[in-house]
Amino acid sequence: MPDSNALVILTGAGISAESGLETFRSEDGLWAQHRIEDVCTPQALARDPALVHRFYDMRRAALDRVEPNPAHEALARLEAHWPGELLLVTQNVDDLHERGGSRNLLHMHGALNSALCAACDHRLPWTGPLPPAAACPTCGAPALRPDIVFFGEMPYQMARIEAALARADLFVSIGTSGAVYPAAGFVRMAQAYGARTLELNLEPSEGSAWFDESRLGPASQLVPAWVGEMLAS
Ligand code: BV8
Repeated sequence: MPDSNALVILTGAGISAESGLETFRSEDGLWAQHRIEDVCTPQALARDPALVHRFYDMRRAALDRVEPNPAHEALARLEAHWPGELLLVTQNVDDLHERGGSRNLLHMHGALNSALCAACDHRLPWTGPLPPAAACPTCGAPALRPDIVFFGEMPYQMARIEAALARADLFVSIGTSGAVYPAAGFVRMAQAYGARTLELNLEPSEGSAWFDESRLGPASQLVPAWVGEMLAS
């Protein structure tokens, strides 16, 4: 059953769009330039590690050129002043939520500023290019890879996410197309547990019909306005 004021917030690439990071499914988005199969699957990593590492090196380098926008900052303000539980689940691999001040945050699809050892599962902070077959500092294997959840791999911390959805009074989805599972199914899971559901997005997502309320517009305007309402309530 929902708590009195437990929030779960899901974000996608749309919340970082106004910071200048490309989304995935817009006309000139990341998946328009690269086939998913070529850069975001375990098979791609095995087939052409240099291409996959270059794809993520390019996106990691872009982090130095962008800043959090008012939407990231508003979510951090909400977390700082909200009396109940608040869990921020992001599909994004950028670090703009952290740099915007969010703390109770998890990256369900991984993070650009982290490297993962495919041999021993050790994770370490990573900045700059990550060449294929870099040696793991823990086990020594030449097996460091981007700490990214590829298609066909299990997203991170699913049990923690599902437990939070079970307690949620309100589930808010921001800047995501609702095209990728299991994240796209969270709205229905939250609803089944009795939560109210709100979508803040530039255009209707694939799951819009499932939300109790859907507000359309840019995140940099919708999110600060919604946070203002929440903190005034
Ligand atoms: C898995 C890596 C199983 C990081 C990504 C049913 C159930 C379970 C799985 C499946 C299923 N059906 C199919 C699957 C398989 C697959 C899937 O969902 N495929 C889709 C294409 C059909 N799912 C998986 O493979 C997942 N794994 O299920 O594992 C399993 C079970 C047992 C054991 C092992 C495994 C893994 C999914 C994760 C894949 N990795 N990325 C990276 O490279 O960044 S997914 C990729 O898409 C990103 O993570 C991204 O976050 C995600 C979703 O995209 P969005 O964030 O929504 O971005 P998009 O461009 O699509 O949309 C942007 C939105 O913002 C738009 O709506 C736009 O209007 C809006 N917007 C734009 N500007 C603004 C804005 N909104 C507000 N303001 C603005 N200014």
